[in-house]
Amino acid sequence: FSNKYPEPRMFRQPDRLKSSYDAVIIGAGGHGLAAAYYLARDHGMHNVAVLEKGYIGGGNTGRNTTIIRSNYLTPEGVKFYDESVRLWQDLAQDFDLNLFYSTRGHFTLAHTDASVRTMRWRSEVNKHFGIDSELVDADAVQEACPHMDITCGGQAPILGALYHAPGSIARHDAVAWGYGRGADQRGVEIHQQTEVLGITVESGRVTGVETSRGKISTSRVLCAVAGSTPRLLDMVGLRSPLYIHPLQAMVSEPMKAWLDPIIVSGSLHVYVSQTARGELVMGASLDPYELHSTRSTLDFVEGLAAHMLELFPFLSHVKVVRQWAGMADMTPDFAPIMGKTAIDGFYLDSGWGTWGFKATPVAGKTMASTVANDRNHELIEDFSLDRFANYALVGEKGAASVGH
Ligand code: FAD
Ligand code: PYC
Repeated sequence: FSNKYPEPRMFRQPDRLKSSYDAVIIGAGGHGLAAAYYLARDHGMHNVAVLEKGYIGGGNTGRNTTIIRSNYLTPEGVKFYDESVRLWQDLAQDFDLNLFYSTRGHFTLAHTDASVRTMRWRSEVNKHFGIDSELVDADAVQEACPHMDITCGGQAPILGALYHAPGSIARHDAVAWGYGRGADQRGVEIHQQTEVLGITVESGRVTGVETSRGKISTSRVLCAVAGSTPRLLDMVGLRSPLYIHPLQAMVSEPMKAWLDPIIVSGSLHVYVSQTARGELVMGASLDPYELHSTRSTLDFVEGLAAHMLELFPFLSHVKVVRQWAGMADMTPDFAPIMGKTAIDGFYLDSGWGTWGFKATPVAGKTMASTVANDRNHELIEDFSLDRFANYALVGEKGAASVGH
């Protein structure tokens, strides 16, 4: 590290790569940085490098709409995301950094009898596992959100909703910075502008990585690159059923606070929350085609704005100020792919699609344990890559939130 300048506020920029590390993490999104943090904090592994081809949090971590919840549909999912919500509670204190974590309550609207049935199903699974979720009627939605037109202009009246009181939002960049700083303070090196171009495998085990800044030897590689996962898997000759779709979002000009809860409507392909700064953060469903790109479209803004106005007609004069896209690494069963692989020392944290921000703490914690012990953590046993070959899918589609 260069000592020319004062200690930076967040993390240091190491001058050069070492020739060898005990573990290399590819991707400095929330997941890679969280894994580095817990490896150093909980498992005493400090000789670790995180390699990032761009900048910290510049992938889906800095592009997501920050919804945190645990109201999933499968027992595997509910237990996993519930542990994450628990970890979120102490994170700002752990980091000594304001994450703007704000518990708002989360409504998933039901506009049809079929979706009322699904919401009841989810609420019963949630309650069974001690998660605070309940089916509520349209009057309860109106009471919590008086500005909403619950008839939706007569097109698709709201019949009820799944209400999940712990539903929250947080400042996404701060989460990446907090994990990055915490890892850096514990000796982990974070190398930005360092792209992994190849992974060396000898006799079925990882021996190193080739980067845009030279070769590194290591016996453990954790791949946490979300939308770039297929490219990294090509490097080691593994196949997965991942497919990459753009997921877009947009934000309005700031307004006085008027929207307390998080509102999601799968049928109208819209979800919205209001940030501490007063902006409306809005999103829709996945773009319906596979594309490895982060370009955003006018079609998206027009469609989402129209659906927003069905719910909130009074917003017709509010301006959209930014739009963007991320690359969502979608799995066929809408559950992640995590853990050990057929290659010794190559660990995968992927398949985070449209749902991985909320999982950042638990993914980091369970992947750190898996890498340190070379054994899948019990919370991720059902998420391994070989479930697709073994026909043991985890059907989470009904709880993936945005439409597909
Ligand atoms: P990323 O943050 O994408 O990090 C991966 C990093 O790997 C990137 O920085 C990339 O540059 C780097 N990388 C790639 N290839 C290489 C290479 N060869 N060498 C070195 N580095 C490399 N989830 C929720 O839970 N709630 C939400 O409300 C939500 N909303 C979303 C809205 C949008 C618009 C999008 C796009 C996603 C949303 N998600 C949401 C999903 C969530 O953002 C992701 O699942 C999560 O951020 C994934 O984090 P990550 O650290 O795995 O990946
Ligand atoms: O997982 O809750 C979620 C979510 C909302 C929008 C995108 N993902």
